[in-house]
Amino acid sequence: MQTIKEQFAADLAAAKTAEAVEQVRIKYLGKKGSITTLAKNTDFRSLSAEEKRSFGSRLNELKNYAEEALAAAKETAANAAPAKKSTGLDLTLPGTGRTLGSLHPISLIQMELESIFQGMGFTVVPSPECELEFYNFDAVNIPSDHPAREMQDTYWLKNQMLMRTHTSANQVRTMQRLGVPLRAIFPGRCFRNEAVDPSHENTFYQCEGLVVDKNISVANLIAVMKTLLSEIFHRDVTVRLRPGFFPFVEPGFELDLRCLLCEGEGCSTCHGTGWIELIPCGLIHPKVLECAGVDPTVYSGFAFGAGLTRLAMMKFGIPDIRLLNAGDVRFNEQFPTYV
Ligand code: FA5
Repeated sequence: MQTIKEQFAADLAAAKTAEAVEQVRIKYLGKKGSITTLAKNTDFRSLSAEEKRSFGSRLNELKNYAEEALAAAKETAANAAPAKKSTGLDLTLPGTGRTLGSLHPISLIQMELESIFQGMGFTVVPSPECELEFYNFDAVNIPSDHPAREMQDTYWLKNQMLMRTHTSANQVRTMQRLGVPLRAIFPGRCFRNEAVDPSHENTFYQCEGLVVDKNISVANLIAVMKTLLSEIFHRDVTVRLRPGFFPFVEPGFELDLRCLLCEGEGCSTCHGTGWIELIPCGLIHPKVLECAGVDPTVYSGFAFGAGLTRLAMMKFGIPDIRLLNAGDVRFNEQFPTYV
């Protein structure tokens, strides 16, 4: 009995799950279990009365001990956390590197511009690349017989539609949609039939800005342009404002930036002039306001069309515009990773 007891205690100590405890129960107290068999196989008739009493009492003790120990072990196993199955996951292995892409310089400059203008209370408005001839030309005071159309040939589509030549195409749409007063910018892609060179592409980006309110003057326009440039370049830049003609502004200006690639010495990017045409602008022509249903005797405004692609070139020191559309990963990788 002592041997059975010791063996039982060892088996139970090793049983960590409810299933294993049950196996111990069967081994010792089941129909063929060793304690049960011990009781069954003992020939009581051959024992004296004293031996019977002593044997019976020790056997009962053993049974009670086994039953209690089994009940306690069963409860412990039930309360224990379920056995963890192996998931095949080894957290100690070194990680697999993930290659992060980088943002295109145009996206970087666009995001920066949007944030600067949002800080000045401007709304960022989405605008279609595929536009009606009316909004691209007629609505901004460029009727079909106007010579300014010659300078902006583009890809023509069906149904009086075209790939827009400038973001100004969204001026009248925006005034019609949002009403006035308003402060909005609309960055986006433009298309022109262009002889491609280091500073001209057939597909490039502009960012149009539009402010309409009462008493808007050239002073407001200059203040916004100054804020924009100082925030973008984080350094002193030299600009010049000269008269420029655009049928949809009066007066109109060209805001040029002294070339940051050659510091005004003259290079292929600035065509040897030392200046980059960057932001044409002006006060909105009364005919454009009228076309949008805005009374030009009450409201005035200014508009500008920043060359986003050229801004990116100046900011990141990119000498040739063609690099931006070439899709060369070695070029794109040089710009900050977006996390
Ligand atoms: C316009 O497109 C006018 N819509 C801008 C404007 C808006 C004037 C509001 C007044 C008021 P322009 O054709 O000059 O203007 O183009 C504006 C800017 O876009 C240029 O200064 C230049 O930075 C950029 N740009 C024009 N053509 C190209 C091109 N082919 N490749 C790259 N950038 C270009």
